[in-house]
Amino acid sequence: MSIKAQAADHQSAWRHVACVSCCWVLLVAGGARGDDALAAFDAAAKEVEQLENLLAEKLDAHQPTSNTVATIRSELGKAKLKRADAAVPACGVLIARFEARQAAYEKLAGERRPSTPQARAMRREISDLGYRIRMIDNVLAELLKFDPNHAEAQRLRDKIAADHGPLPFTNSIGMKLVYISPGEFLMGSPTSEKSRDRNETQHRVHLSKGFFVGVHEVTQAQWKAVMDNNPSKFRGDNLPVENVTWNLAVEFCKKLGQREDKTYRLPTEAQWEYVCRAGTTTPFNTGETISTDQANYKGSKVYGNSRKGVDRMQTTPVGSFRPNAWGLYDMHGNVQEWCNDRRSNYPPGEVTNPTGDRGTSRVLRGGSWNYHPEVCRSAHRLGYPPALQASFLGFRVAMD
Ligand SMILES: [Ca+2]
Repeated sequence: MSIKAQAADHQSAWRHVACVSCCWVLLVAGGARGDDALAAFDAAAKEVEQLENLLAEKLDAHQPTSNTVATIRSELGKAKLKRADAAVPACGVLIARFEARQAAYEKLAGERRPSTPQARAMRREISDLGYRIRMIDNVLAELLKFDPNHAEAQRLRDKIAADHGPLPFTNSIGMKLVYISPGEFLMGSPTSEKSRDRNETQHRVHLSKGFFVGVHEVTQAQWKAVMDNNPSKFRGDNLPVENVTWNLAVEFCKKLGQREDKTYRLPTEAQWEYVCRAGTTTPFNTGETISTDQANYKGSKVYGNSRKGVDRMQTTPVGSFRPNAWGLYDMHGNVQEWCNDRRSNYPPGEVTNPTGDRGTSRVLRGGSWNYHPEVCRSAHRLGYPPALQASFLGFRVAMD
């Protein structure tokens, strides 16, 4: 039976969940029954993950029509329903705990940002709860696809959007990350775009999974907290780290991930352009052109109908200019940003979750303090050897 058909079967059950969950959430938020609700959700989520992995294994082995695959798909459908049923009470518990911990922290900290072990532990706990709430938001979205009338799921999603949606959360080294929902966009530039390169062939890209991305380029303070050194030419804790090779940037992500038990990595090239554009289709996320009031690039050069500006000759503190529509800073200029992909020609036609796995150089995006504005365009692509170090090469992180 398809998931849709199963959903129809379960709609009445969900309506029942919708009626009772509001009261139940209030009862279970604090204590042992809250733990039960979270455990039920975690168990269901784990089952879904295991079945998805198993299915991917079978599909990789080219057995898409075998009976085993059909059975796994059916089990996966049931597991997803179980997870969706468990999501509403679990989400209520998480939100209540998040708010309680937040209130306790505010009472402890006031206007300050204390560095005591207790305060740090509380910040980490709040950050983890925020992360889990965002993750569960995806499951609620899935539930609503099956049952658009699920009032409690909708209420929780609205609340998450209001309380957590546009706000970044802060990780263990003070780095802010924001959740990016799955979506699709036109990658590359139209043939009419000024100064475009032929390798920017426009094509539609689907990103089927949400991810987190760093709001800023990685700073020197953050780099030092993880790597215990500072390779940068221009020194300052809040300046972006530069002089980092692709290899070192990958190592930073790995170490940060081990520290937090999460998966940090470089963004894929498609993810980078998606978040740089933030819904725009113009050469820059600022419009048809860009000025040195909006980004740090070689200001003696001009793109389109802009004017000459400041040539700052070095990096600027991260977040010195206005962010793009999704709250991300310095997507144009400051330091060029390593992406995970090898630079290869774009595949013909529409693609889903591309990963650029051919070629020897690694992709760099966004231009930098010493580059002309056309290199800062959303679609512009550079590729450098992964061992190259330079004072205009940095990165931002992504997290799954
Ligand atoms: Ca940048």
